[in-house]
Amino acid sequence: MKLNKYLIVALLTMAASCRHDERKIPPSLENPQQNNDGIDKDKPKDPNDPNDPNDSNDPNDTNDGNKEPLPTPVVDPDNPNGIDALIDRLQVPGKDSIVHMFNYTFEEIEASLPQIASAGFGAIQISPPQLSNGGPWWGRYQPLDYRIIDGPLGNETQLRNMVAAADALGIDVIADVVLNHMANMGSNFDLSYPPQEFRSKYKIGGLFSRNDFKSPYCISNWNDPQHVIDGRLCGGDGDSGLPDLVLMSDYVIGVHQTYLRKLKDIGIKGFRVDAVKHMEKEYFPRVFTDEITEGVFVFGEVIATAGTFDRDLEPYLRATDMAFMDFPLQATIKDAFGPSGSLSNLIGAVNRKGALSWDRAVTFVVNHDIPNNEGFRSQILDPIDETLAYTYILGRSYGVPHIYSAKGKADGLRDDRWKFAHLDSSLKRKNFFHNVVHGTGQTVIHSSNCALVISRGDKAFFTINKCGEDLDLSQNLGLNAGTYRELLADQTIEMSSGEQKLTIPARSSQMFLHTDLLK
Ligand SMILES: [Ca+2]
Repeated sequence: MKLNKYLIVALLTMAASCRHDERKIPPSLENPQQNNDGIDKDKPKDPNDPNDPNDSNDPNDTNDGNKEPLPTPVVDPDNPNGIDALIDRLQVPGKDSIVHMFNYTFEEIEASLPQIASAGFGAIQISPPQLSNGGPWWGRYQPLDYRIIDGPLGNETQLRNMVAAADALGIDVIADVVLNHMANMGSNFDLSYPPQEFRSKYKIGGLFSRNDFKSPYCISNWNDPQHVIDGRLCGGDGDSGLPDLVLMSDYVIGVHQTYLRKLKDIGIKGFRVDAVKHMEKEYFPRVFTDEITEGVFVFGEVIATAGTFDRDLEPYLRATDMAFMDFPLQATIKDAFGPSGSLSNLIGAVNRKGALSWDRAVTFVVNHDIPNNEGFRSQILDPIDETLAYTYILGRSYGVPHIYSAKGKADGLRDDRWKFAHLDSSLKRKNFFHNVVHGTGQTVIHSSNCALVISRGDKAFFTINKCGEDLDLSQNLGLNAGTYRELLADQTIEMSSGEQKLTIPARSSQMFLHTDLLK
């Protein structure tokens, strides 16, 4: 296992938590996800239909949360005695949570760095930075040439400037990398990358030609992993799809390694590998050698649920030491917060393949594909539930949290709901809790359909109540007596010894830190 900042932090957490791990798991909460992966909606496919990813006429789509922005606590951020000012004064090492600055330009990200640092993020994920296809967001997922960094989000100089400025603030930059396929140019056989206009513009020769691609056919049988690896991602209606690279070719591997080395030279400290399900598992150890992965955090995208875990995720977990976006957990969270779900299903989900293990998980509540691809929108959480789920992934001890902040409708996305989420003050407070309690174990104090209470070490705990009525607990919760600051509503409470009383208001969450931790 390759040690880096992220896994070292996770190891600390594991070492501290092994005495407690999930020992209060209810024994019979099996709730396997069904295999609903009939069509992978990874990417919009047709460059000739730029409205495709943004096209929604679905009358059943009631999850468009544009009118319900992330709620923010009603506290004056300029109050010198308030929690936000306290967070700004306290320096907490070991920050690891990732903010995905989706579809922001490199210059916009650079301008946002002070706020991103203040919000307690350790890393920024940027959209794929190679030369790519067209203006809409999904164009970034259709590479034209790996040698050139230039496009709607900025050029190489702007990327270098942003990465250097982030590094000066102790923030890593993670690049999304698209290595499975090249851009859909509307042809099965005229496979010449980059197209002539770009060779002329950048005064470069060819990079890939027809022999670097597999036979052109669209993926149709999602139950056959080899078919999914060898076929093209297509958009239907005669779309020719995304030309699929012969990944096991020495030449293609060399091109990819040159690209990854270039990104490292720019200062990139992590790679999020797109569309891993469509790539040979044997490719990864050949490309991601010790030299390439030295000092970087590598994680991949495999869209899977508990029902498809063994088929789609397990081979890559075995063949690599990469972490992965925790899609199984996102599905478990969506179910747990649903009207017929139970929050207690979040406990022990890893044992039911409803979550990745602690050391392989990049945890998230929403990512860029969920709101921007029609087929994923059913996975959007109710806006209040989403805030509660963020309390869960930033409160618990497992995984590296990944938070989605996006541009909005004016920039071609479907929603404004996640616009500037990195500025949300409740996320800043949840990051602060996450950073303060890093390396401490977790103990489940209470779990039920409606609520969770989980302690972190002996001086911190968080609560979630997804239901519509307040929940009063009165029992020996095992919490240290003393004064606690609740971060989200910015209140102070006294916790007695012996029987302890706790009220969790309806549809809300709380994150408590003992005042010993706030000095
Ligand atoms: Ca492939």
